[in-house]
Amino acid sequence: MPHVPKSNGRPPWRATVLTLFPEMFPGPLGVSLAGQALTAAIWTLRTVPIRDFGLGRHRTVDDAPAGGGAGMVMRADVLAAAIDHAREAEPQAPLLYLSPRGERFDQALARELSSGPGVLLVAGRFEGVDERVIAARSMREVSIGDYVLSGGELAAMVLIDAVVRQLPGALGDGMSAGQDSFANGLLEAPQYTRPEVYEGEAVPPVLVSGHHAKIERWRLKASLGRTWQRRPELLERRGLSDAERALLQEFKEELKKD
Ligand code: 4FV
Repeated sequence: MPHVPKSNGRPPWRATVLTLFPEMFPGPLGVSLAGQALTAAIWTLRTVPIRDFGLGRHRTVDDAPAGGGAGMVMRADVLAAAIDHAREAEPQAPLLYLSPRGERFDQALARELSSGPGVLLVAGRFEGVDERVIAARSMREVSIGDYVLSGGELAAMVLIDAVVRQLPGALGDGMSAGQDSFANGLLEAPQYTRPEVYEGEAVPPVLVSGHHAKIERWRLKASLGRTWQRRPELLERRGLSDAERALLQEFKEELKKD
């Protein structure tokens, strides 16, 4: 029976995106889990067209960079007008500007944002926005990764998708975002399903043993081992209990034997 998200009477988490391309939304956020949660009013989406605040009959929103250089820069006065308009409906929500210079977006920030009323997201275009509006409107700069996108819209969608999964009722019954990768600061353990033998490789026997304590121990050891192999900095940041340290040591020993 497919999961039907239910808001259970909770007020929706409200996402507002300031963008030059409102037609991009909801886009991928309108299907599957995020789409069902939108339909169930677990969250709502509003776009504010920055072009509506453009200047003159050409509704200009950008201009040449001061000091020369390639590309264009979004005008502070235009973006500030769009922000002030959006703020009228969202006096409390945090205001985030998606930019490669921002603090790195991660599961902890997704969880933090999911516990608030919603977000105001500024999706930039061009080379960026005039620096003065970032301070003038106390924007929090957030990056989804060390690469340059052609616009902030896709980054806004990534952020919203990660937050919506955290919202109560969004995930299927019995499913909790608590099982996600990074939920406990570790990479997820390997997943398996039928067929029990695939190209000669069987599902690890413990996983079909029905012995839940052993399964949980196997998964934690696999998570610790994989995190140690692929993202050791996550282990530094998280720290390990004595039991986890012993389990990781066991993983390393077994690796040597393989
Ligand atoms: C980006 C990122 C990103 C930079 C110039 C939009 C583009 C253009 N946003 N994480 N990486 N933004 O590349 O969040 O305005």
